[in-house]
This record gives sequence, C-alpha cells and structure tokens, in this order.
Amino acid sequence: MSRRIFVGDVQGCRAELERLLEAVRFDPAQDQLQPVGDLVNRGPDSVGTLRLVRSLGGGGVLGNHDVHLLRVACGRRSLRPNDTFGDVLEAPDRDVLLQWLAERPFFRDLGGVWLVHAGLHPRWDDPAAVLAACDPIEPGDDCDFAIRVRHCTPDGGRPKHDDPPPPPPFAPWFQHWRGRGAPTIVFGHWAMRGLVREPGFRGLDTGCVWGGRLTAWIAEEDRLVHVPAERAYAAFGS
Ligand SMILES: [Mn+2]
Repeated sequence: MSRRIFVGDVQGCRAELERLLEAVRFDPAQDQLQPVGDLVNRGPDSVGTLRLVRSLGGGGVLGNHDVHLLRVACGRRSLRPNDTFGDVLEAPDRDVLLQWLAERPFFRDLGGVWLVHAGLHPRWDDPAAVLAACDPIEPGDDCDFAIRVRHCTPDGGRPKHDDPPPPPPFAPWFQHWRGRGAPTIVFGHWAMRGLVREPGFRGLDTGCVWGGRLTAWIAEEDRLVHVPAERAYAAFGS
C-alpha cells in the first residue's frame, strides 16, 4: 500500500533522515515523502538533505529557513553568522537544487491531510487559495504567518516573542483553528513545544538539530517513528 510519510524539521540532518527512512522502510516506488519544511540550516549537511529529498521525489512545503536560503541565494537577504547552508550556495548543482526548493508550495492539501510549516491563520477560510498566491522571494504577511506562527490571538495577532509563552488571548495557533478534527493538519517549526499529537493535529518538530530526535508520521497507519540525533549540531534557539 502506498503511504504518505511526513517528516519533521530536518535542518540539514541528512544522516538522521537516512536512518529515519530506513526505520520506516521507505520505498520510493510506493511511498510519498512529505517533509514539513526547514530542510536546511543550522545542521551539518543542508546540501545533502536537499539532494536526498529531491532524489526520492519528495514533496513537502517551504519553511522559514528554506525561504531564507532562497532569498539569500538571489541577493535579497544577506547570510547571517549562524547560517550553515553555505554548502548549498557553493554546490555545483546549486541551481538545480534551489529551483527544486523554490517549487515547493507553502501549503499542500493531500486529501484528508493538510501540510504547512508553522500554522494557519484563524481567519483563513481557504488556506490553499491564500497561500497559493505567496511568492517565496517576496516577503508577505500571509506567507510569513504560515512559516513562523506559534502563538496567536483569535484574530491571528502574533506576539513579539513565543518564549516564554505569552498570556491569553495568545494561545498555540492550533487552539484557534476552528476546523478541528478534519482534515488532520501536519506541521513543524516548534521544537520548544516538541511533539504535538492532538485530534486533528500532528506537530513533528522534535528538535533533531538541537540534539533531540527526528520524527516521521505515517498517515495511513497513524504511527509515529523517531530516530535520535547523533549529537546536538547547534545551540538551542540559535
Ligand atoms: Mn521553522
């Protein structure tokens, strides 16, 4: 049976991704690989991660670090000291990889399962329509929300900081999302909160790059699979 295998924030942890794919017995001829975004940055092998996911016909959505890489690559932003995706920028196959990455959408409706990097705005009636209009190179409020939100108000207002957790009316975005239950929404981007397994929501960022673990969710079996990080590759929150 064909399976949809969602994977949390890889952030250049290519070795852990390979071990996770072995652990779920990933079969590229049958299975779909759907990363939650943030394939690159902070970790040791961004370029290897992009090559691997692309070679497996992976789908996935853009995360904030992927968007940052695309903007740096076209000169719209400058590299920051703690960015580790220089390996992509210097790679001989850089253009192919960046083009492939830029073709990832901000949102996927996979039939009973929706995929977004961080979360959905409580006022969006049709996230697919809102986020289809987003350009990874041109910053915009909608795409920014989808790749960055953690807490928000019932109106979609975001706090200045998510840590420590802001007081009400701020709450985790998924507590304001009225379409609770169906479809199931898969997301990442929140290593501090860690695994989220609530009715209708699967949050898969378990902080591999910070020394946590890399998590897969197999939709057809409603099963989580984890592999531990080989080590912490970056200081938490950097
Ligand atoms: Mn992120």
